[in-house]
Amino acid sequence: MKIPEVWIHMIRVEDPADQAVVAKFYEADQQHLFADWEQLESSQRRTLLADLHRIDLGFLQQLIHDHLDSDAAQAPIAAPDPPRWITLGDPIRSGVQQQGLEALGRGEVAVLMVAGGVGTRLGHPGPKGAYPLLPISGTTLFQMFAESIRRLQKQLGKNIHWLIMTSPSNHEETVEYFRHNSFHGLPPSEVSILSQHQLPVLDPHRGKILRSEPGRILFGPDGHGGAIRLLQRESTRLREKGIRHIYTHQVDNPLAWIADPELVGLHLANSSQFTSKAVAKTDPEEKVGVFCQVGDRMRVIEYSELAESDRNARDEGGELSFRAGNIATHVIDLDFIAPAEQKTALQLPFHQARKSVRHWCDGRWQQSEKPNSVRFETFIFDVLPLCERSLVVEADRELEFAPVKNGTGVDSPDTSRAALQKLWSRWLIEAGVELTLNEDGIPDRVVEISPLVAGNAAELKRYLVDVELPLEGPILLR
Ligand code: UD2
Repeated sequence: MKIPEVWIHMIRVEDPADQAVVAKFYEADQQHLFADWEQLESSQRRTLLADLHRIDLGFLQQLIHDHLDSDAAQAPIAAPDPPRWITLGDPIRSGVQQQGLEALGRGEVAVLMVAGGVGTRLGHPGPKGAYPLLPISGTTLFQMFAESIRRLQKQLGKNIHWLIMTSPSNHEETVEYFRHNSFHGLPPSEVSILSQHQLPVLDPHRGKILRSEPGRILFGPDGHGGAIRLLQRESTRLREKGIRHIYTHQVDNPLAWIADPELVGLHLANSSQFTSKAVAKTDPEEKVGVFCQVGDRMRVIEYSELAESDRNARDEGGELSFRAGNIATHVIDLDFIAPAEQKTALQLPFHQARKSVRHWCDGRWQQSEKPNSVRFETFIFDVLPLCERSLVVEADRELEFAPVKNGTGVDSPDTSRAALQKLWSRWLIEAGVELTLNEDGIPDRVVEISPLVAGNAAELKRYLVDVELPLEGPILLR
């Protein structure tokens, strides 16, 4: 038998298991990873081999074949129509809140926060949730959500299980953060911090695996759709705890309403498999995906993938036709995504994200202004086209959406804090507190209200009955 050329030059390593893995990478035409093997220190060789053992090469080759080597993957989405959605004033909303509260009170709903993103745009080192957002106390996003859950638990007289999805790049730091902060007062047994999967990042033209440094593979998280895989993995344990529905939200929206009983109630009353919140877009260029109807199924189309004519189309009332903007708060039926007697798991499609990254290749650092890498990601909302029954429910933007995405400018800590100031001062004024607002609705005194104190104007009013506020200076209620 003729030995293939590449095998003749294959590097030799001592351990037979390591040698087998090296051979697999030569066979898969990824031998560039060993081009500078002789120059690597022994610790770098060890970490590189350890990383290679973690890669499911067969799965990766399939992804490369389906997405990079073939033209078929980029099929355009069929013409979308505006979706049917439950708007703010819809009478269908009345009475369902009680049904939601009862399900929450029975412990049937767990909360899942997706926090596995790398958060490069914010420029904050470490997990995004550890960002100190609040203006007076420096309370972090993680603490705000933990306090919202504590308030809800107190109201229900029942613990709510909180799943936090991390990724390998921020998992240890997130666990350490929660330990260091004593889980912000939540029972540690009710907080599950679990990592999503990651995939190697590739050269977009040749499908070659990239390295983050000489002795390490460059990995990236597999998108927030990784939450579906994580829930499938955890489904038996969750079912044993009596959990049947998962309420998901993103770490970067401090106004995400944790376990809104009305949303849960609508989900249950309609036997929905996947229920989502949306805010009305007024600016066609706002960078949120929009809910659309394609045939008899709902789906989210990313702002970048929606045709310009659809992006700007207006209905007879003059509003954007495609305005149901995704704020990534969903209620998911666990049995739908992870049937107890499933044979094959529901699999989401992969999207490609092309980014510019600094990486190690051919014995030197490579950098480029243009995207020089591709990573594969799945999106949680791609469950929608698989659902026979789904719902989209309108949320009031001022109450529920103020994301922290970028370091400065739009969707930054400054804009998010301003939205919180506006909301909290409105609650204070409704409760009878005198505040002067500027033309943007921002108060003349800095205000901050812990979710432990109140989650809406009515709760704040009740709280303030026995509380004396300072006559001037910042108002901190916690
Ligand atoms: C997302 C939506 C967009 C809109 C917007 C609302 C996508 C593709 N786009 O845009 O339509 O709804 O959010 O805020 O979803 N995450 C993980 N693991 C990953 C990747 C992301 O947990 O592998 C988390 C991340 O920590 C964050 C959230 O998902 O909480 C959103 O991620 P993003 O910032 O990449 O999404 P973005 O702003 O492009």
